[in-house]
Amino acid sequence: MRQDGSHRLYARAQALMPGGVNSPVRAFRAVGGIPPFLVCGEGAYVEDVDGNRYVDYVGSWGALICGHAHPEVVRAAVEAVESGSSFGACTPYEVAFAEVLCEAVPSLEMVRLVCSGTEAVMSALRVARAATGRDRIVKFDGGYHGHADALLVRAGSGVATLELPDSPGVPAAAVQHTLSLPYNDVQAVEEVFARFGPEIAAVVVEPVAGNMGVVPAERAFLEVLRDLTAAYGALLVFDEVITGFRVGWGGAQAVFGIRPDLTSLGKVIGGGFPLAAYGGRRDVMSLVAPEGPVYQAGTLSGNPVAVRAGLATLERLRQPGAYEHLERTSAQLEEGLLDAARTAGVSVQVNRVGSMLTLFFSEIPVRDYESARRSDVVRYAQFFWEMLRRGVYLPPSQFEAMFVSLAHGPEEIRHTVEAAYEALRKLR
Ligand code: KE4
Repeated sequence: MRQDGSHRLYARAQALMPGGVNSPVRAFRAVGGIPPFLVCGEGAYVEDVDGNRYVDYVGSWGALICGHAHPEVVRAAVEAVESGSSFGACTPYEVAFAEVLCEAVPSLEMVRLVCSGTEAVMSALRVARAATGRDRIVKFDGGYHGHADALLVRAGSGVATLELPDSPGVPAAAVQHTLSLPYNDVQAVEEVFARFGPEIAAVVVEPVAGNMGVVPAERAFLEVLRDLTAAYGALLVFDEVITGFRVGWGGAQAVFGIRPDLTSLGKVIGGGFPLAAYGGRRDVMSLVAPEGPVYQAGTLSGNPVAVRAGLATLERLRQPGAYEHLERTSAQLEEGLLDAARTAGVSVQVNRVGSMLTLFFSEIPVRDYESARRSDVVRYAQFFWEMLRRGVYLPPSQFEAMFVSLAHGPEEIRHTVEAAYEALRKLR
């Protein structure tokens, strides 16, 4: 696999940007080697500067659920740009977009658009603290909710990938009110509420974790979060930046039938453009400026390019058969990967919810951060490169999710599974 073009670019990049990247996981630290510098994408495929073509399972970390350069999304974005990319003023498009979000996501009565998942979660927690007059936040080990100070405690994703002991530069004062508990641990939740319940402003949870690899929440876990937050007057925040419109039209909250007080959204809703959102109960969201005193603002929040691309993305998703296609294709992929591992005699676990999945190199079921971290990350790295050399682009970390798009079909799954048979045979 030729990488001289990526090599040259990476050498330049490392002199100009920390680690040569604009987001840590892209540096391939967990798998080693030189990250391919991508130049184009079309449907389920991406191509790098050296002409290598890959079936893509990163999909811009879950945003490209329609596939790369989907014609409707491109058309919407081009038309928006040709009419003026941003006004910093009200537009009819944000109204239409907010209507779609509030109609689709069961708990959304009111919503605020922002530009990143980090902003969405950070703002949701600020308004939760204002609504309750409390400071404590509960999160879960391996949960990643963006890089706001208060949440960089035993975080997943890039923090887990780089084995960072949380992050320097975060003052103790910023995290003194943050408690992080084991995911899926009902007893730990009950104990912390028994001890701190009246002080807890909010519990923030990924209803399907995607940042320790994919780990579905167990129903009893989510139910105890809903019951205890309600009992103690704390707010339940579902961080659906990954799962929103990914695991189903109304997100994980619709799949589980559990109604949080606030929800954060991102990735899919922007269709590859910087667009995220937070929202939920009207009495809580009415506290946000200028209706209320909780300040949050953004120059490009709700800009027409991202919103019109997001509208086109959601329009494609709501077409009959879209989620059935995602489920069918993802199930085929899961079955193929498991069969390839069985045939090679390599112990793996596959956790999947809809079109997000992770293949763990592990002999034990993965149901929380502790079990996820017992996976064989060295084997994952070997597998990653064996697959990349065979034209399959997996997430460059055991602690991330693979994403299937509407553009993935039988041919892409066949190619991927064939590559997995060969790659896993080499690993045994
Ligand atoms: P952004 O600020 O990166 O848009 O979103 C932060 C965020 C919030 N909540 C969840 C559940 C998330 O998964 C994320 C971001 N996800 C990572 C990948 N797991 C983004 C990729 C990256 O950091 O480069």
